[in-house]
Amino acid sequence: MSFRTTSVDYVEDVSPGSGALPPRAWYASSDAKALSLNGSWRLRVSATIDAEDDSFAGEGYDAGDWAEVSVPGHWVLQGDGAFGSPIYTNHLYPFPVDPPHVPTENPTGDHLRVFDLPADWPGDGGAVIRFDGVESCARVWLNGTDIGEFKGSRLPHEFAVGHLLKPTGNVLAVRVHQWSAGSYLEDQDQWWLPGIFRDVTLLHRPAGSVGDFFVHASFDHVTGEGTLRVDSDVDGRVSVPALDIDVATGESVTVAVEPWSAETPKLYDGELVTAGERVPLRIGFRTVVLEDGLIKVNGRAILFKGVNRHEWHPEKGRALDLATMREDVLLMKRHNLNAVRTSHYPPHPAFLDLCDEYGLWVIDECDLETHGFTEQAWRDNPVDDDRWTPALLDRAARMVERDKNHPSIVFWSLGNEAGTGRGLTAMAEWIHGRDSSRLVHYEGDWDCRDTDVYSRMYAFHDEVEKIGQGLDGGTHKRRDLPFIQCEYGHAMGNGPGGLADYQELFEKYDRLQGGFIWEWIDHGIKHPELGYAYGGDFGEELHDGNFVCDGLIFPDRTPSPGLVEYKKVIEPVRIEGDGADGTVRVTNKYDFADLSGLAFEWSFQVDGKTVEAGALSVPALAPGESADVKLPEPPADAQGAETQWTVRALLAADTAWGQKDHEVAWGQFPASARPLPTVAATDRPTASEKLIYLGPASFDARTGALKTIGGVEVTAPRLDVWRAPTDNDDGAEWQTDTRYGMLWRKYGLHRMRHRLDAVELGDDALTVRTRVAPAAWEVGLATVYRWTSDGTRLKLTVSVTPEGDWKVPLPRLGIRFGLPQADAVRWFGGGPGEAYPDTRLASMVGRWNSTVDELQTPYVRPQENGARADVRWVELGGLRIDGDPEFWFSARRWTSEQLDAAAHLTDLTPGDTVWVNLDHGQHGIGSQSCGPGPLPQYHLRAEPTEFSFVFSTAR
Ligand code: IPT
Repeated sequence: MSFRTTSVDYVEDVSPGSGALPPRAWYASSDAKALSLNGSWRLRVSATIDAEDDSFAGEGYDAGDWAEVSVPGHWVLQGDGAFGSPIYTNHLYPFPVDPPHVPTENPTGDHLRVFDLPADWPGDGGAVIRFDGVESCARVWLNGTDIGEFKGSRLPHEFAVGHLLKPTGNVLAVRVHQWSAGSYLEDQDQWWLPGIFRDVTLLHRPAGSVGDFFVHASFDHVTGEGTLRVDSDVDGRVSVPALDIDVATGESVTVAVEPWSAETPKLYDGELVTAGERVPLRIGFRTVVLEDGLIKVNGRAILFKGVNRHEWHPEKGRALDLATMREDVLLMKRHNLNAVRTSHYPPHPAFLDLCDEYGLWVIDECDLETHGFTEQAWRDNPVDDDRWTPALLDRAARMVERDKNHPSIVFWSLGNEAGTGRGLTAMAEWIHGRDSSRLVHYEGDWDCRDTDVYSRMYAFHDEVEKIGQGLDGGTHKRRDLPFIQCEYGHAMGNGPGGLADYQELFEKYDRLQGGFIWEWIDHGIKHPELGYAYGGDFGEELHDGNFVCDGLIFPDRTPSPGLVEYKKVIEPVRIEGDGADGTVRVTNKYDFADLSGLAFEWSFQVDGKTVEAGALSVPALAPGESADVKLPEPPADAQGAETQWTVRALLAADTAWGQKDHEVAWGQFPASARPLPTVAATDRPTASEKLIYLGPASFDARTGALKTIGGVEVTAPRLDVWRAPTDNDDGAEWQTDTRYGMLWRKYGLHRMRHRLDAVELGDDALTVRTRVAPAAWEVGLATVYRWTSDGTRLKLTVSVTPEGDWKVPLPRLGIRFGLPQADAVRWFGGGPGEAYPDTRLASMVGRWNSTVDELQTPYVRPQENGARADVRWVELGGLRIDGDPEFWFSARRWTSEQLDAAAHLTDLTPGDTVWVNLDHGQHGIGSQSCGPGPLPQYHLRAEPTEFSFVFSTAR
């Protein structure tokens, strides 16, 4: 018998819900009691919204046989699949598009929690229950009373419950539906993960306690004064001891202050005191304006060096703990980032506290995306349908009211990829009216009707340059607006390439105020068999594969080479040198900070080895200033060696986010050039029946294939042009640049045939002539291997002459050979991490050590990785190889073909051979998985080429 059956109409109702209190500022009280209701809850999942009645919400219900889950959490990530599975789609709705209807199959999680009030819970006053995030729709009962229902997954909802509380045995029942009308507004590109995924808290509300309040703290850069006014629903006083401020709420006060910026995040501790409550304040004074067509903070134009951050944890999904949030902020600060777009919803509020504290500019984005409507030319788009406008305004208000007291937030974003429409205009108008101290962002409206910035995503370099020059046209309004790329540099798999080229444009044109890389973290889900799972790994009927793994950090938060590259691209100090005249030019590229926080160091390398180092005294340059600084006399006795200077900028002292000596920026420049390896061709090849001998090497007499060098047996080197296509090589099908990953397969570059034309024994060389070409096509590469030796060393010169009409660049061009064993690797060249032609800024020339296993970059979907750039020589497996010229080096325990075939890292198993690639060229990486391919200057064209390697046994 059911205790009471509530209507289920609310699930498909476009309204935001009923029963919740009006939105207000989110804060942690100093003295009002709070009781966390996080922890273990009872859960029952049903297949439909009404498979079970709601009698569980009544007092005395026995849920003893229900499962136990953690709140915050997503039920599909708990119980080993017993409660259903995650679904990943990019923009396609995983249900029929028939708004506001959702499928009958609508997983519904009934959650139960019984709690007692702590003994010291005050008997007077009221109380509210706050839900910080529930996906996607919930109905709530306390002690059998229905207190309301709500939608808006990543937004807080509070309910007044004081009149319902009992000292012991309170029953909180929450029925959560995976799908609701709200799901149409939450089509962000991510996993669909139902559940109560943020905190649930009971808050005591004493009589006379604070309701809502708004801290207005501006900064006048001309006078150096800040003006503070705290508006509060409930009158009280505001104090800031460090500034001698003690004023009534609603009263303005102006005093000299240190301003807040992302680089100098000065916060003043204050307090708001009403009759019934004390609330701590952390006040940052700053003024954000649009002036002269630029976004200015405290009078200065700023440059965003940002990233898009989804909330992600490989085991907990979007239920993040504070330590994880802090780790994100620290990693960002340590990699020179200065901005975050909270794509595509307001984050857990604690994350914004961290942004205030450590210093990051924030674009706070509303929980709104209707991207799937693009498939029907935006017909029926909720953002252009008045029936939905109350839900949109509710979402805007819940974001702004919750987050308005964070100095780090400089933009409110209406949402992402929702087309255009009246609802968005209504949101923008409401936000502008409520908070004139910040700007409004929205990307989807290129006419900029509702926004204060012209924002785009994945615009190609040439278009960005045009926009920088103001040659892009557009509406009258747009022409006066600054430009940002709210998404660019798609960090899926290996890449993104071309970041340095974007940064050059951002720094060249004032109108371009920077951008935000897509995105921060790979949303891989930890999986017992697959390592990290991505779309399709849970048997989804509709999914977008590994498009969900496109972050600058791996799922376990290890920085990927993309983050290391970005750190270098956006470094706040430019260090350029001239080895010939012994000076280094240092430029301060911060917007606010001078260089007094940094210590500079020079070092001098001979053949990559640091022989001397010392402190370099650099003036505390103001933002934008440069100075030429004299380097010391170069150490003598480096004749015949390659020498270079390295100058580094380090933290001079511990900061909140980094330790003394943390490297912020660096520059390298040559002092004397590298002498190329020479081998006199003095040895003459000799042949026996089966073998040819030349210097330290033996070859197969019939094929001319190298067999041994010294005592080392090798699988003979052959020309190699194939690489396991990266996500950026494959490209996304909607991209306009040619998708070479596909064409490479079409033209058979993954199955080249090697025809032997001649084995010639000369006086001073063994020459092997071949033609390397794909089946089915007339193109080919005439390839000649010429071997010479001085008796101890063996030189291979490879000449490649393309034949036919090559319509595609080559993935790589070099040789591949096999070694029976190799583990430790030493090299002189670029490192320590991987680099490709358009991702090589962070590659530092020096002496590096690694192992074959550590050379691999663990992209969640395996693909080409691990090349080291500018390698002069490398030692592994008992061999030393010197390059003429420098080369790209990679080594792995599987072939490129095996790498190509793998779908997860767990598909890769080491074989008996270590495969070594020595490449003369690599094709660029680009960002075509969602953006431009490699720029033309990074294409590896098929053209006549010659390159050499000198083999010797390692010393
Ligand atoms: C863009 C989305 O805003 C973002 O959420 C993500 O999906 C990204 O692409 C790709 O990973 S939209 C795209 C159609 C440009």
